[in-house]
Amino acid sequence: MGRLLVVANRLPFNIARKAKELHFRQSPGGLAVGLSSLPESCERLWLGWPGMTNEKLKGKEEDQIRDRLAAEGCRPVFLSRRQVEGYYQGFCNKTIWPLFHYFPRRTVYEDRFWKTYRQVNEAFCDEVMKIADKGDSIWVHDYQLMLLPKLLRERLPDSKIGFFLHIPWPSSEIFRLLPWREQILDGLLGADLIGFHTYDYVRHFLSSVSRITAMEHTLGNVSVANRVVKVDAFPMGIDYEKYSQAIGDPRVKKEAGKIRKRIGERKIILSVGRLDYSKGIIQRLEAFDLFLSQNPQYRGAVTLIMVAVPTRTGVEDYRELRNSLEQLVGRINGEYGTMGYIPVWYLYRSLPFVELTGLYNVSDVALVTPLRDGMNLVAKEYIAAKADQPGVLVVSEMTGAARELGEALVVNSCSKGAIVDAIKQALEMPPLEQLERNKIMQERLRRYSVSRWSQDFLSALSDIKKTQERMSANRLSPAIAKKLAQDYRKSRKRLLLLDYDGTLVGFKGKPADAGPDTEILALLKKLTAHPNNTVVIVSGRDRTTLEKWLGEIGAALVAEHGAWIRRDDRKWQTPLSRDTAWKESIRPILQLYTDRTPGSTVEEKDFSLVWHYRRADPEFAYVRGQELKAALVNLTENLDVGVFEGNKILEVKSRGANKGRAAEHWLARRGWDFILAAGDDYTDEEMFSALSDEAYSIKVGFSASTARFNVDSVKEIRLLLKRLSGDLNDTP
Ligand code: GDG
Repeated sequence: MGRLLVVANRLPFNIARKAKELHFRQSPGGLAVGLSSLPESCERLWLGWPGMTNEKLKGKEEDQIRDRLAAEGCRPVFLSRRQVEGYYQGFCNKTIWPLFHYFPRRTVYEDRFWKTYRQVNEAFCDEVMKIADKGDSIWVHDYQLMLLPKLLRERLPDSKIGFFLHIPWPSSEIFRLLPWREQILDGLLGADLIGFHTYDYVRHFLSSVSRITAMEHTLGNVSVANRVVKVDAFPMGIDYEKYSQAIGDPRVKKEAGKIRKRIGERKIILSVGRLDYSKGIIQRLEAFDLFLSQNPQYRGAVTLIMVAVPTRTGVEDYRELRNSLEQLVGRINGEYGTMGYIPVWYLYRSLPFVELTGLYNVSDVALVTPLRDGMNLVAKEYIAAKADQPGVLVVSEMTGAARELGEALVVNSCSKGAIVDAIKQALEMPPLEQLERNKIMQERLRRYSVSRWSQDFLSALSDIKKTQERMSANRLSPAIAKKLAQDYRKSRKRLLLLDYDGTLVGFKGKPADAGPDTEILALLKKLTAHPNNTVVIVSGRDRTTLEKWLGEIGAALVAEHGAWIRRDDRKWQTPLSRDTAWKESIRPILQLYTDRTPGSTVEEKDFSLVWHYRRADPEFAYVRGQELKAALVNLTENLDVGVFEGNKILEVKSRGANKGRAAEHWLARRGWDFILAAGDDYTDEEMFSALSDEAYSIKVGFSASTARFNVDSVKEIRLLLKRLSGDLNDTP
């Protein structure tokens, strides 16, 4: 079993300078705890930035840090001040963070931030490459490193690479605002497995992929060139036992007692979190203000303890937020406070674990109302810490955690009224009801702990790797390609049946509507000119287009999937009846759907009608396409035409027009000693099925096929044809 390399922006250590000496403090977040539960046999190494810029390190301190961290299974990635400013404070905190949390107006789009982000991702890649072995699994974390999976893939093509995003993936409408959206998707799709906290983020990510890259996906599997990438939800859990057992610790008990004594009989509402605008702190305080104003009976009877943890203090938005918050706290305390009563206890600092869990224990209500939050672990920790005790969680539906905490009071954090109502309901909820609600949530949190989460993610990573291996079992290997080329050379009577779009031309599934390029024309001419070869282009295109594009290369042509055939005499012939009266009843339906689906078009060929929806909204067009298909199947029941679903098209065509029958025109002639057929979509399957077992059949792409072999792309087919034509040396 290989090692696990965890790559994250930060290490699970804080390094600070105190009295001129470097101090190392462990800061085990949820991730570190999750990983510690993996079997001992799985060696782990963690790479990340140690938290101090190069400029702050003196003399041999870099080596000192390296050695000290090595003993803890960590490896530093050193960054300069300029890098941290552009990458972390810039692109991460001023671009990605606000945009992904639905704050487009706070988002800064700066080329120099993007440039540094790219450079730092490359620097991380270089560090990983210094230690990575072939069998290692690499788990990349979070929005700071979204380009890393692709960078690693280029250098470690067969490695297991997983990526987990800790923040939300926004709706594709928000994501598309990002000028570097393609590069970010491309970077992420270098992974084998991409994980998010919730299914909503998975949905948004997949729709970003299909809208922006036009790549296809089914059931969370995205087809990326030669691989399938799995996208799934893994809701991160917490170290349940640590929080549920905290109250057993005398220090925690003492802390809880101290707080209770200071607050007396008053009810305690708790708010804990980093001082970040996404956490909705101002809105929460405003709601508390409104609550006190609407419920005078609670003035003097309830205290809000607000712990705001300093974060990203180098970013202006965060400094401004602190000022606004402190002004608001002052105003509320001034308005409702009395000599013996402070409505808001405000702490601007991070508390030690004992104090934090003491607070969880003593609080009657936890108010967790972010405007957006990937998951929110505080909500889960509060419930865990309330083992066998009452306590009410009010949680925003904009958090990932709300999906798993349905028994809490779930509110819309943009509605002050809803928060006010929830505070009142929470303060007045009977203790028995509180216990009952918490019990259900506790059971869930206990089962899906952070250990389960990390194990689940890593086992899904192994699974997808196995799936990929199975899918590539029929790959046209260099050895088979060599044998194919040898057989070709030995043969005297060769038949080459070649599909056109997606096989000879086209990129990433997009048709080449501008016609063939000079390279493919020259290649086809050369192959056709050889006296031993019969080349047939077997296409779904109409005959006029085929003739215009390929009429002079000397190959035989099959148009409209076999409805038209042009052999050596250059005359088009059809095996079908010319009665196409059925079109009159079908055309209006297709036109109706085209009018109702912006971006779609109808193409009319001699023997078929095609509804194209490649340029329409993919999800909408898919639904429309299903409706249309159902309508067409009904209408064509008694006709000699069928409804066929292809790559972003629905085609109604004569049943007799199929590539298998077309191929038989040539296959029926005896004496071939070499047959090659290549194609990329469902219409080519009929051609593959018509072949004998010895024929070489090659499918471009990796979806299910009866072809004997698969290749990645058009590029690979061209390389093979070049090799056959003699343009490339016949050496593997
Ligand atoms: C990101 C995503 C996602 C907080 N105050 C103190 C303290 N904490 C601890 C909490 C909790 C952690 O910090 C905060 O985690 P959150 O999940 O609430 O939020 P983010 O920091 O924004 O984390 C988030 C998370 O990644 C995991 O994927 O849930 O959505 O934004 O564990 O306990 N700990 C101590 N003192 C404090 O004052 N000791």
